[in-house]
Amino acid sequence: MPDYGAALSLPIPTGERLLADLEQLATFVEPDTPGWTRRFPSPAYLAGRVWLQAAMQHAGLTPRIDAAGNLLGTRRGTADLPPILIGSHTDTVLGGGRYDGTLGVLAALEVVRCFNDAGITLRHPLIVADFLAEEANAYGISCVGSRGLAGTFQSAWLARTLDGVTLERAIQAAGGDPAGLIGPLYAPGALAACLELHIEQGPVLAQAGRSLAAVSGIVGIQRGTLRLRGQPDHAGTTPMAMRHDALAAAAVLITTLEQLCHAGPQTVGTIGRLEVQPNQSNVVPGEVLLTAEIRSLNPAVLAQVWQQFWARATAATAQRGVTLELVALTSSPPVTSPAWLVELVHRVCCSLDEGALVLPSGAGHDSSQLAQIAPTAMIFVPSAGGRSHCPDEDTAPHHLRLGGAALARAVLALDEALA
Ligand code: HGY
Ligand code: MN
Ligand code: MN
Repeated sequence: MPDYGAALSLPIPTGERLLADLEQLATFVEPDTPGWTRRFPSPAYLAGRVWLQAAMQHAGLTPRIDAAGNLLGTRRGTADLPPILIGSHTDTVLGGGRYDGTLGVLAALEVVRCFNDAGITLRHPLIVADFLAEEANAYGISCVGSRGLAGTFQSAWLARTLDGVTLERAIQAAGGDPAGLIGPLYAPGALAACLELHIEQGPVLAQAGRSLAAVSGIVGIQRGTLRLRGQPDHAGTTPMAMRHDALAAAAVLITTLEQLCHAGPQTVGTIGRLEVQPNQSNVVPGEVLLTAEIRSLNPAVLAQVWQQFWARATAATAQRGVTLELVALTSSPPVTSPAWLVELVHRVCCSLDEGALVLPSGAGHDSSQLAQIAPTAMIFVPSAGGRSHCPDEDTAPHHLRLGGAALARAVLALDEALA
């Protein structure tokens, strides 16, 4: 087994450039939105990526945008080997925080600068990636870029429209070429390994008082958009027994999913998005479009809970004379990182925090897609109070810095370990 001597003694960077970059990227936000909102395909998001592309160039990387719209900056290696890829995403949810995704991208950039400063060359080429549109967006698709890269993107999704703009057009506006999305952009084996540094977004590290974790696996996510069609009627004159209230039926679906996931082992479920028609206080709701998602590390549980939810939703809507239709479904299977890679990452984490944990991710990540084509693992740093997907999301500077150091050491260890 390699001893990773050079990797494990790499100095911890001051973190000042990383903190400054995080602050700089946080200035690119959509106007009149809460927190640090930078969603695909907003102008603020695209402007942030223009800034990032310049920062990549400044760090000596050669940036390009691939067919899926991913911004990839390459550093050359000294041998003819497949690249190691490190990165994450710079889009946010509505009302998101400053670190979800951005830390993984900007720390990857800082790793390159630290290697440059220290005169470190790698045998493998190193790619810093900003994956396009990781968060579930108004098109109803998450991980647009990483799915495209890994070949799990469905071309039928390109026709989806938001405010008259198709997803195809939106990817083009981000510099991508959706016509090229036929099969993976890197065939299995064409990337040596992928690493993603991310905030944990949950409470485990903070509660344990630890600074780092190697991530053993990532939950699978089953996400569906459901259309409930009832009948819009006068809210004063329509007797209760004559109503076909689509929102009342949706309310049953919401509590049903909550009950199923409370009862089921290792499962969480959320209905976080509703569109109500006509959305008028004195009209019985005629139509609801809702998005439901279920997450679990266990694929059998995921399939079973979704099936139970669908059966109970069908019965509850039928009882109210409301029709139920599945409009769209995305399914990301749970991912288990290769044991050797988790061990390598854990060893690196322990060199910086001797009690570093190994834990699974309840959040979805680009790494779930990358794992389909390359050995992939993640590193977590704590989220204060376990909070994320909200403006209060916070990670102490000390932890951001250790996360960057862990990523750098893991890259060096991988460069040594991989043939
Ligand atoms: O939805 C998620 O888990 C993520 O943070 N993209
Ligand atoms: Mn997120
Ligand atoms: Mn994220």
